[in-house]
Parts: sequence; structure tokens; C-alpha cells
Amino acid sequence: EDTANYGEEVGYTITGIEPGAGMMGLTHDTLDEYDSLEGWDLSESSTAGMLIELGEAIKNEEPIIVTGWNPHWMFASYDLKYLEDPKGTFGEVENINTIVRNGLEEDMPNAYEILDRFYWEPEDMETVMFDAQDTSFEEAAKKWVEENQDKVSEWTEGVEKVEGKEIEITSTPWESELASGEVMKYVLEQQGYQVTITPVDPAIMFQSIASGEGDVSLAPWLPVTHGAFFEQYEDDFIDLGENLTGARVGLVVPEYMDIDSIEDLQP
Ligand code: PBE
Repeated sequence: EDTANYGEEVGYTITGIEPGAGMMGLTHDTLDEYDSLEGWDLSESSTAGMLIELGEAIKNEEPIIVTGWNPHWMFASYDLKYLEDPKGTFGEVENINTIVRNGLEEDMPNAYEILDRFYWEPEDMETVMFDAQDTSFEEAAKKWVEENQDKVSEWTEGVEKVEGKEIEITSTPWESELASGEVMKYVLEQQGYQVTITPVDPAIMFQSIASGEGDVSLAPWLPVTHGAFFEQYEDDFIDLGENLTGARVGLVVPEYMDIDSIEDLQP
């Protein structure tokens, strides 16, 4: 197969996102690991910037290679595919975990119980992300909670309510985490908590829970995306396990591009 030399057309550049994202580290590792990517660069921008470039490229049927992931609406809006990753630098299935600070179980046993039980499916998260495009994450989260009382009651059943206790969710700035954060905020508010959400870079998010500044995070992508941060701090927080499974990260291209694997790119 004579694959087009997309390298020249895309300026030997992978279109990236925020420099602090876990995926950016993985993509730098990928550039080091694959001979096919010798001489390639990763551009730093923002998720919004990457999505604009992706949209423009697709409008013009031009090639583009981005750092992509799901759950995210990009896969619902465009025909996209992950490039195969035979060296596994982006891992396989990713989970999103819940981590809490040491001592939270003693200080806020009721919130801890709900956080420990919190689990939902990629489709649930996608519903919130999709609805938020027309309204806001706050509104979309409320709507999801009202429409999914069966799921929510599995997290809250038998848990005592409190009066105005403050709890801080440390999150990251991506839409997946805006969705989970706002859903949990609303659920905890209905239980009587006063909830704040603080979005920060992944490195700071782990540091915040490890130091006890933040109470809980629903944002760690594991085992690979945030694996290095997780290992650095893992003795200093409590891991409550997955709140979602079936996430994925990797290099993503429009379907119309005539390549299937990272190894199909050329130096
Ligand atoms: N993401 C979305 C983030 C986590 C959630 C994959 C862009 C990252 O740290 O790479």
C-alpha cells in the first residue's frame, strides 16, 4: 500500500492540547518510541484550539493528526478513528478512578460512602456532555440526575443527610470531568453538602488530594494517562477504584485518511 506522505501536509506535527495533560506526556513518549515519527513534533495548544483545527481540517477534507480521547463528543460529531498503537504507548482501555484524601472517611463518612459507590457508564457521561453543549454542565448534570434517579439512588440509598458541610472536589478542565464533577456536586448538594469544584492540571490535582487540600477527585485517568502522577503520590491518598471504565486515549485522525497505524506515518 502506497500511503500518502501526510507528514509533509501536516508539517510533521501532531496537534496537541494543554501542555499539562497526561496525554501530552504519552505523546512525547510515542514520538520517542516510534521510528515512523522521527523528526515529528507535538504542538501545544488547548483542547478548544485542537477541536477548532480538527473541525477546519474536516471541513476541507485535509489530513490532521490529533491527540484524541473518549468519552468526548468529538467522536459523535465527526467520523474519526484511533491509529493502531502496536507499541502500546497509549495503553488500551482506560478507567477513571475516584481518589479521596486521607481522613475523609472519618471526617465525612456519608460523603465517603456516596463517593465510594459512585459508578456510571460512558453513555451516561456522554449524555451530560451532549446536553451541556446547548445549556451548561450544571444544567445538564441536574437533568441527568433527575432522569436517572434509579442510578443515583444506588449511590445515596440509606446514607444520612448532613447540614451544610463543605466539601471540595478537585478536578481537571476537560469536559468528561466537568460532567462527573457537576453530577457529583448536585448529588452531594441534595444530601446537604456545600460543594466547590476546583479545576487544575492533573499534576496539581494529585498533589491537592495527597496534601489534603482537596477532599476528592473523580478525574484520574488510569492506568496509563495519569499513571506517572498516580505512582508519585499513591501512598498519600485513598483510591476508591473506578467510577467509569471504557475510556481511551490515542492519536486520532479523520476516517478519510488512508492510514490505520502510527507505524504508517513516515519520518
Ligand atoms: N484527557 C481528558 C486528559 C484527561 C481527561 C485525556 C485529555 C489528560 O490528562 O490527557
